[in-house]
Amino acid sequence: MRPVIYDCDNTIDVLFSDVDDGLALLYLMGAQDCVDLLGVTTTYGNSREETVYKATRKMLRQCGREDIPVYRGGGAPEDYESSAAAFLAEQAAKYPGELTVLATGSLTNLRGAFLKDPQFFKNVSEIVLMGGITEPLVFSRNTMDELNFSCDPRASFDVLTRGAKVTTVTGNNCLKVLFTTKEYRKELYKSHTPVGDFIRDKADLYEGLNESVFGIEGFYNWDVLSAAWLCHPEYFEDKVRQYEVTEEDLKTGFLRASDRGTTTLNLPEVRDPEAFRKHIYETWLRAEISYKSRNYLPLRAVKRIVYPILHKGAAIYWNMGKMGVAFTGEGINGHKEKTR
Ligand SMILES: [Ca+2]
Repeated sequence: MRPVIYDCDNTIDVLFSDVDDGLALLYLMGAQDCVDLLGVTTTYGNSREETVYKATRKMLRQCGREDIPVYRGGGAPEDYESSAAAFLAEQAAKYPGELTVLATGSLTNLRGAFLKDPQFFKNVSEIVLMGGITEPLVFSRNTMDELNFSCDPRASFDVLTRGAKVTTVTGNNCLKVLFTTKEYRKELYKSHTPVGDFIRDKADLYEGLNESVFGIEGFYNWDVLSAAWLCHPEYFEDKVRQYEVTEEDLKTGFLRASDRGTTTLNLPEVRDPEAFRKHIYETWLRAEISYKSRNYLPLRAVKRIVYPILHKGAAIYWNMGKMGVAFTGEGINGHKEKTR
């Protein structure tokens, strides 16, 4: 078991906002044989930090997992002093050479921890991220902006260049594994477990959104991939090489491969998408939570009528170029649409 802190911009159960950080947290709960989750630290990105903090507390309460502490992070780029930063620095010093930090939002809290304790990056054994792009991030027919690294380029620069061992699952590599709607329903609808109900209740709205807005019959699991690499790297092929990392490039989240680069990064890719997806569903369903769904049959029937209407509305907003207004966060899937 390895001590892990999860730094995220979880917005599960926030209307029209990303669910992948929440799903990554459920994955960690399901992988309890590998992860000793010391706490969750909250950051901004998908939405404001305050929204993320409230959503995370609510999720843990609903799951009966209030034993997992949550620490509030900085609310904006370069807001480096926070409880989250202090917790990260303190735990890294407590577990030198052992602590893994999984970070799937903006990286402000990690730089905050470094400013709190200059030994932070030396103390942390491994940093696992979701973020960065190596080529344009084309989602359906739209080119999306990278979100995580570009939020606070200064912080991202420190994390990527000072971290002892850094792995990041890039946006481009996340797009290689589509979780289809059909499979999602098959795996979860008949599970009759608290965690299966939780995912359905929180992700069903989101899960059908891509189809209306982008014409994609499924969804991408972004942050879940980095949580999975942390626990089961055997599902991935590691791609370790040199990068020339600059703050300028990080303003767009771009990772520039270069033989003369001085930063070594691992950008793993899923080996077998089908086996990988099976592993993700199995791990989610192993999470022991005490969630009680209030979505009884009549409510589910109402949702089946209401959700397509909401999806249609979202698609109209998207086409009108008003997605930033329609969505509470920075945009669907944590990626702003570039051309608007
Ligand atoms: Ca995220």
